[in-house]
Amino acid sequence: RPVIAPADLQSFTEYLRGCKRILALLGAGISASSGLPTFRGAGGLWRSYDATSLATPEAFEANPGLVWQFYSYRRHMALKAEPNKAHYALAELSKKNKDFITLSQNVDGAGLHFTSLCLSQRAHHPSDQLHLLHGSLFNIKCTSFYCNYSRNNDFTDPIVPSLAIPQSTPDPTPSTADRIGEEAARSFHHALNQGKITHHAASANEIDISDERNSIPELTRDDLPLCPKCNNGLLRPGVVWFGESLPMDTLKTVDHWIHAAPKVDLMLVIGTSSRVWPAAGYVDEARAKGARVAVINMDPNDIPGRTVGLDQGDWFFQGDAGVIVPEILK
Ligand code: BJW
Repeated sequence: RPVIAPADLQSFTEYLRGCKRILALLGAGISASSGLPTFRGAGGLWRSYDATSLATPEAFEANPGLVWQFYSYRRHMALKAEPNKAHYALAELSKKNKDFITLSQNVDGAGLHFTSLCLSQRAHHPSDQLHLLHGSLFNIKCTSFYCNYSRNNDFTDPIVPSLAIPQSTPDPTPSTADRIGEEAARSFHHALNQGKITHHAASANEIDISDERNSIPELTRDDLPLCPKCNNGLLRPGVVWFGESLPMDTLKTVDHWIHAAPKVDLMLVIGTSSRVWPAAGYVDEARAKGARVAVINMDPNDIPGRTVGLDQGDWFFQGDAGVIVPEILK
């Protein structure tokens, strides 16, 4: 259980009481205790692949079967996941304070105003105070340059039969193939075993397809979801990959919120490595508007902002967001 220094907790809660305009930035770490893997560090591996290397248009172009299996697994996990206490605590704060907005880099749900299906929304986070920066696993669009087909809220699991999670007994023999990142995988499982992260395991008869010892089927184009409109392009998840633009309307709304008043009082940076732009840049923008910053992270090296380390008046709460966030927002 993380230890929160009483003096830090007291100064934070006193300051929070007087805050009007609050901005939160969420990353994968907030959902770690809901059983969803992170991107970097412990847990940032899908089989032997670095998750970030699969999140690019180039990776999809080169091997759509591999990338679809990664996303099909992520859709499956997201559908099974439950919001944790951090999602609920942020939702509560949002309901009390209409000047509080949350920017989420997570893609675990649809995020449309008329649905309530990402983890934050399932915790009853008001949708108009939640902005999804990197899209959703459940939005689907055509990859053809000439086709504008997209559909929202596709919760079919699997999206096509060939992407079903295999149900037979996994081969227990460790692969001698690529061992990159084994150490990271080990430390993730160590954290799981220590109860630092709780993991919603797949059903007992499902193969854990995040386990690199289980072989990855080679899928052809014919096995993958095809656009029903143009019958030519492959479908892809509507997430924002590296090199792609974030949704312009979302960027404009956030920009407008930041500049709508002379001051931002507080920025909460929760469970993100703050390495990905433009999301990482919001901390400096909020600081420039006078915000004090509170970072909640397992790893003290993941402090955001261009200046190394925390500014005077910032807080760092180390530990599981699922424990710390409800504690400090109480
Ligand atoms: C816990 C915990 C627990 C664990 N409790 N904590 C400026 C400078 C340099 C580069 C760029 C720049 N501007 C743009 C770029 C390029 C690029 C970029 O940022 N590159 C950097 C990596 C160098 N950015 C882009 O390409 C962006 N696009 C863009 O800028 O487009 C411009 C453009 C304009 C107009 C036309 C065309 C283009 C797009 C970025 C998209 C990122 N996409 C991904 C994949 C989404 C789909 C998917 O989910 O598969 O988003 S990458 C991945 O990283 C994902 C995440 O949302 C994102 C952030 O990761 P996050 O959430 O921080 O996770 P982790 O794993 O990194 O960290 C987890 C943290 O939690 C760690 O700190 C742990 O310690 C902690 N933790 N357990 C608390 N229990």
